[in-house]
Amino acid sequence: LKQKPSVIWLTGLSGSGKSTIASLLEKRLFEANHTTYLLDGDNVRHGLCGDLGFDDKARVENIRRISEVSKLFVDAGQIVITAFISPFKADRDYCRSLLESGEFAEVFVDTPLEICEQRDPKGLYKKARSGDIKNFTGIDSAYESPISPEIRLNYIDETPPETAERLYQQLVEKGYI
Ligand code: GGZ
Repeated sequence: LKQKPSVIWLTGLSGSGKSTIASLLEKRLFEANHTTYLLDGDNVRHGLCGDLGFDDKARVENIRRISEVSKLFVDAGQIVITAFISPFKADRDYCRSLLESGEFAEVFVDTPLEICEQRDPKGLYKKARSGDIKNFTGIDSAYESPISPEIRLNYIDETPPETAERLYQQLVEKGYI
């Protein structure tokens, strides 16, 4: 098996499209004969991070654990794709610091808040606006936008498969894949 292990770190608001793009990217990498591991809320927040909520301290710990696990998977030779809001720059930089340069690509899924809120697939923004959910990212909890991400995706008129293909091509061009 010949592949460069790496972490493809997607960051963005709830509803920005991270999970959808991440699973399409995983499929694309699989088609190109890569082996991958996708970390997202579904397989992390119920188990490894099942004890954590959404206040700032819990989010810091969530991302710390995900970073350490990502590093272990890179040691095991995998291409790791992560899809977490990861709102704080320092925590994203922590994961970067665990890896060699060229092993970490920060991908900003830069969908504006207004569009995420219009989509509101799980009705969470509505609940956050009405106060039923506290500490919701973009409403009453901070999101620190990446300043110079390796890749920025802000193609809101594209379909998710088109955006995932664009991401794949950019990762190849920049030498991550
Ligand atoms: C943000 C929340 C919250 C609060 C529950 N704030 O759109 P989703 O539902 O499926 O994805 C969101 C997910 C965020 O978890 P992460 O582990 O990615 O967050 S972080 O990186 O900040 O630790 C959302 C849901 O959990 N969710 N409450 N208060 N998102």
